[in-house]
Amino acid sequence: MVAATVPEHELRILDMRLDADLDAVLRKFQPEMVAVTALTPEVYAARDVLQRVKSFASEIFTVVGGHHATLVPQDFFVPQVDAVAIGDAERMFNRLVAAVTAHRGLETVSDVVWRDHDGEFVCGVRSGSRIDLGRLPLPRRDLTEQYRSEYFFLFDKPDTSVATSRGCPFRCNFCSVHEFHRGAVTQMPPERVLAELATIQTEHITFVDDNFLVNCKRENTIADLIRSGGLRQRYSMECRTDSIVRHPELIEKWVEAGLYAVLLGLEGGSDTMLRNVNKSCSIDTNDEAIRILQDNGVIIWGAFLVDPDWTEDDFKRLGDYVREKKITHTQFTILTPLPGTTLYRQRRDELLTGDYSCFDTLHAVLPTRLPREVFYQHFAGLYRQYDIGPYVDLVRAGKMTVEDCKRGKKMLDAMADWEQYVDKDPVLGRRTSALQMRDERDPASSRV
Ligand code: B12
Ligand code: SF4
Repeated sequence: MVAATVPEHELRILDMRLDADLDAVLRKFQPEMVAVTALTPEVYAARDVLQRVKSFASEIFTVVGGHHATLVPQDFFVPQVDAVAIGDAERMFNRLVAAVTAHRGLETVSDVVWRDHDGEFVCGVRSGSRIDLGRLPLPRRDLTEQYRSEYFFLFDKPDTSVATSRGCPFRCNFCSVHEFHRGAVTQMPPERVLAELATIQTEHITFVDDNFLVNCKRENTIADLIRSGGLRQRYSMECRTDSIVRHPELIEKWVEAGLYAVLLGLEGGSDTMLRNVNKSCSIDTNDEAIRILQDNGVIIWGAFLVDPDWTEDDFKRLGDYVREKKITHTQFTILTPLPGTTLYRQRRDELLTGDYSCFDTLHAVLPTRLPREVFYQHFAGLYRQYDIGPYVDLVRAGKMTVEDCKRGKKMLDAMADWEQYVDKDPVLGRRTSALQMRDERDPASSRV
């Protein structure tokens, strides 16, 4: 999407999760500018990449953007960074590129923090303009074509992700989405969504909107257009449970259009947990959404939060809930105060580390009530499978193949190995202490 904002330029995308040979691309492509994106656990990786870029050729202009850069730009006030992009690329990237290629100053480019001649970072104006998603150019998927066969969602590979909205009207305290978008929500009109879907080659598509079914009228029209347009793809999406409960008929319609799996933000097995994270939802609503999806044969990928403050009983309660509800696909993440969120503002004094690589939601950066090893044993234990019955049912229903089950089991077995979490734990870990030392030596890197 960032690339689509500068169609007049020649571009390359290097997905370093799949191809780490940065030097080869730099040598071959000889770029004038290098732009990177970074989530919070990727801050050091992003800085390292830009360090390598500057070592290759110091005149290359470097810019970093995305969630972490927007919420904590000062973490990128380091010598290898020339500018930090704030917010969505559509707001500023073409003007930034135009200024850099014309060797102009960046004073007139809004939504950018840049390094001036004295090496000081200067904050530009933050614009309030809304992005018209109806006029968005199509993402440059041609630039990631070589990686497509490796992109997946659940067991579907290759997969293409599609974002049809920005922002979220809710205010969960652990989430940075509403902070990033400063509370605003923007949606892509149905016709533009269809135009994009029609260009996609993979059989499987994932809508990565945080809550795809937030505006029933729009999503109704999209489903109608998919069917009348004769598109025959399979879809998965991310949803809140209350949207499903409000409009169960929409699920039926989407199943006819090709919906087969939903990443469901269940977050917890109790009302207390939902209240603690300000989810604005109840367990009754979650239960009803689970029922609606299961009645429609939709695979639920349940996303749950684990609180570092949990006791053994809390873990047991969640495990029982997952089994009772027959949720076959699960994602457990540890409640983490990501910088820029309400939770961070509330709990920053309790943080055990400033090492961002621990903020991957698989490590407890807050104190745990249980001894830490025991906490990770219970956390990992949530991934242990006791009953293969529900999977057999999915295979019988043609929703999964035996091969999918085998691959899934391998992944779950890996997640159920508790010792791997200890390795990078802020208190017990071996790897963290080395990183923290590196951070302490590097005066430019701010602590959380
Ligand atoms: C799909 C998704 C994933 C996928 C793919 C991630 C990826 N790197 O693309 C997977 C499953 C792998 C994943 C994993 C994780 N994710 Co995730 N994920 C998402 C989700 C739902 C959608 C991302 C997306 O495609 N958005 C659509 C595009 C349009 O938005 P975008 O990527 O932000 O890019 C726009 C702007 O940020 C900006 N921009 C971005 N980069 C750059 C760079 C430059 C130079 C410029 C100019 C602009 C720019 O311009 C873009 C628009 O044009 C978001 C929620 C969200 N709504 O964003 C969470 C989200 C990004 N994930 C999050 C988290 C925490 C994680 C995990 C750490 C843990 C977890 N719970 O899963 C892991 C970490 C992975 C890692 N690599 O370390 C957080 C990030 C918070 C943060 N402070 O970093 C988010 C925001 C969710 C949340 N509720 O807070 N995730
Ligand atoms: S967790 Fe989901 S529902 Fe809650 S604020 Fe974030 S995007 Fe919205």
